[in-house]
Amino acid sequence: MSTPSQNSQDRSANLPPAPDVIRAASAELIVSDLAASRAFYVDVLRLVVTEETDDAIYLRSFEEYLHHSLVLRKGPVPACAALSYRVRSAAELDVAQTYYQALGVPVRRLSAGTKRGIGEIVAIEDPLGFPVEFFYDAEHVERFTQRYDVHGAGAIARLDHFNVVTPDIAAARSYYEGLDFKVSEDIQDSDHTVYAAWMYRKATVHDVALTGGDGPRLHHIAFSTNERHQILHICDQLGALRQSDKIERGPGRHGVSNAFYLYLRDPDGHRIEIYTQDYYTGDPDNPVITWDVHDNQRRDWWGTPVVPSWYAEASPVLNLDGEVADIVERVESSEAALTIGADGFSYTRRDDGSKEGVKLGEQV
Ligand code: XXG
Ligand code: FE2
Repeated sequence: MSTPSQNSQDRSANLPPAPDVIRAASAELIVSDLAASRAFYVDVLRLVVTEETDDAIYLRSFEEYLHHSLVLRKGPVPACAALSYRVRSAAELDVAQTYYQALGVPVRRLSAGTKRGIGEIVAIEDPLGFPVEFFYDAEHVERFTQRYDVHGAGAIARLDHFNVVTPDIAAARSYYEGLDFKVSEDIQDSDHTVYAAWMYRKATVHDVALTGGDGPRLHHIAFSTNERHQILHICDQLGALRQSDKIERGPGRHGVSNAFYLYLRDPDGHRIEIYTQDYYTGDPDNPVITWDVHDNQRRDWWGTPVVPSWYAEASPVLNLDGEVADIVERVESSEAALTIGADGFSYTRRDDGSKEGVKLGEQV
């Protein structure tokens, strides 16, 4: 019997060329109360407002010069309405349209300006069930890199990545490999069940992380700061504002990616990661790191346990008609069940004390 990943490899053999994706570029979240969201994203996180309408706020962070990297749109059900990737040129939109039509998923071409500040868009429902958009042209706005007068101590620099929950990581990895994303790191067990994978186009650890679980659901979007102290300031600020309950996990240092991190929940429960200082992956022979799912340091390098909500909760996603997408259950074992319930197998050191216990198998 062929596996899902074999099936999609066979499919990709007959596909037209895939679009040249540069990076994860923006996300659109449906929120229930724009004023409450504004208080969180603008007053606390200090994202810059590019434009505001009756039903939406368009935001960017300090180093970004495209119109927005986050859209908050008022709607009935808090959900993710789009994950957007920028492609290398406007011509790549034709490539994307042809590619996804051949894949047989829903595809729509949106004319320039359908989404404020953005040129033409190819909107698709990807094979994992996520609403994904590709664009190249976008309005340029002021880049606030040196506007230290407005940064505050918790300055957020760029959108870094998306993290999506999907049941079959092997199939999802194979789909993204079809778009020429490479794996930087993954989490497996000794039976080669894959629990999560991190994949990139830009030369960092990831543009998208695949988290094994019932999906499609959005786990989080992540913005980066340039320094660790900016993340610590966000924590201090939330404490001072008596909003410490917005902190879900961290601050800490990830095992996977080595980045410093903090996870927040916005007023609708959407999860936002603030992330900094992962590593360069741009060489063609960048080594893949595989972590053992039983390694206590894989998700937090200091061994701090992951809170159960981080594994269990995620935002619904909308299909291209704006309806909440159906959820498919994960069949393979779940990381939360393995590591939150005491399975008796998790370790900080191998019995023999060897540091090699940290990584599973050979680096590829
Ligand atoms: O960006 C990330 C994450 O996907 O949010 C989670 C990098 C690493 C991790 S993990 O919790 O696996 O360390
Ligand atoms: Fe992340």
